[in-house]
Amino acid sequence: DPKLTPHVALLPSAGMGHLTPFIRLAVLLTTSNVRVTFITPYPTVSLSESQSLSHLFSTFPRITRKQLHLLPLEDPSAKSEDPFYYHFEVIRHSSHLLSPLLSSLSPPLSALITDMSLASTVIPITDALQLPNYIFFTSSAKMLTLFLSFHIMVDPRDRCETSEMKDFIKIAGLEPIPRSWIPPPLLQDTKNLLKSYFIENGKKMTESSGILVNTNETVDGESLEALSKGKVLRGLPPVHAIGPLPPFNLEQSQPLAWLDDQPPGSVLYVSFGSRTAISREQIRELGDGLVRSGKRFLWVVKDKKVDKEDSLELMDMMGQQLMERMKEKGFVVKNWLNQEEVLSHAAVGGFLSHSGWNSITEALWHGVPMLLWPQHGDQKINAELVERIGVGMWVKSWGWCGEAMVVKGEEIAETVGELLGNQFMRSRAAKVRNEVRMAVDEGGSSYKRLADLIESWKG
Ligand code: BUP
Repeated sequence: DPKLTPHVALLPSAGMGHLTPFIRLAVLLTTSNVRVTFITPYPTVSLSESQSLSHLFSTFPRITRKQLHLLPLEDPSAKSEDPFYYHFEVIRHSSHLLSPLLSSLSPPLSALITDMSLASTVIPITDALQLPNYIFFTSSAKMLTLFLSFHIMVDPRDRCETSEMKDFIKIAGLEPIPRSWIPPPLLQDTKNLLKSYFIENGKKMTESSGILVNTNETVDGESLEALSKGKVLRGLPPVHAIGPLPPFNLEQSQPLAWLDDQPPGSVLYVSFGSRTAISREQIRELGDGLVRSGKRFLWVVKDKKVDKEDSLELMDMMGQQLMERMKEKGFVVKNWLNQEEVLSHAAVGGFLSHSGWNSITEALWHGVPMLLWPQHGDQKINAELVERIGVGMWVKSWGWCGEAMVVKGEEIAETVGELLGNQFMRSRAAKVRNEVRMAVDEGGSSYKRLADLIESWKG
């Protein structure tokens, strides 16, 4: 009975950073008595995406799986710019397959929730079907304010680009943001995938039935208030802060025996997310820095943006000498380990992170203080939010990935020591952990907002 059990379809786009929160939302909805159809654009870019999806469907067989079979794009020249942004285009190119898929679902849908990268593709389709459409923004609310305002800033009829975008970017209702925090492709004069993705989707998502965002007032209070009071943009659809979505450990991975042997709070976990490969030179300096710090560390290393293409051995990346030096206190793995399992482990006392929004929400959830080293995209804007609530350190001079400067081992060692020795930050992280969990527990602010949404889909 749709009056009691609404039927909602979820359509994520490409990359673990976008897929993971959709998986968490699917789990939350299915355990809240919502019928869930999960549409997966197929094939995925990375192996980790297809593996996470297999875990989801085997753990929750009552979630219906539908595949959107992607047609190849004629002109793959833009693929080299970024394989994940390029995949957004591939999905868009196959969007005509979506309407028949949605109409064929039974019982009929109450709503479709899609990713922000697909807003301009999906909204016209759901409008034609008279189906309520929600856009799930998988980064911070602060980033959402930029996403929603960017198309106005670059509009040539508006003079903002030349005057206001000089040293600071001004988003209505918020403190100015230093230009250096803005993802560099957005500031280029030339066309690029990220810029057109921002302009087209940021504009179109204002026509959706609502915007979901994986955050809450503890981390993102300023932006959420500005958004809800109409200060950022007038006439916005409702913004529902429903996060941080609780992590679910779907993987049946081997327990990390090495971590079990380390003292509580002693290990620095190091990872730059699922789609960032830092330079060989910087990897070696980082390795040197970790050894020099004298601290224990667990490090996930990547050589390529896309995991399937990464075949280089650790020894070839690090060199024998560094491998030997790291043996005593470090544990290094290639590409992937179960981050959930790591962050929830008592031995972990700090997280050197690229500031991907999922990594941040997971570290907040587990009360792990962070050393933030943004590499691209939304990450500087995210890092500042964490720094502001006192659970992270951000050395701003370290810069983006690919900037000419390589940060030296000595400096990294010193900062790692500072993070792991910071008792204040540790107790602050424990406090924030409790706060964010309260928000999603029964009766909390995020819990209530999701429950209200589910109610609105009934009947
Ligand atoms: Br690497 C790695 N294990 O080894 P972010 C990542 N993850 O579970 P990103 C693992 O992938 P975007 C690993 O827990 C998080 O949920 C991690 O998302 C998981 O960064 C997710 O942190 C990574 O948002 O995506 O991958 O750079 O650029 O979209 O933020």
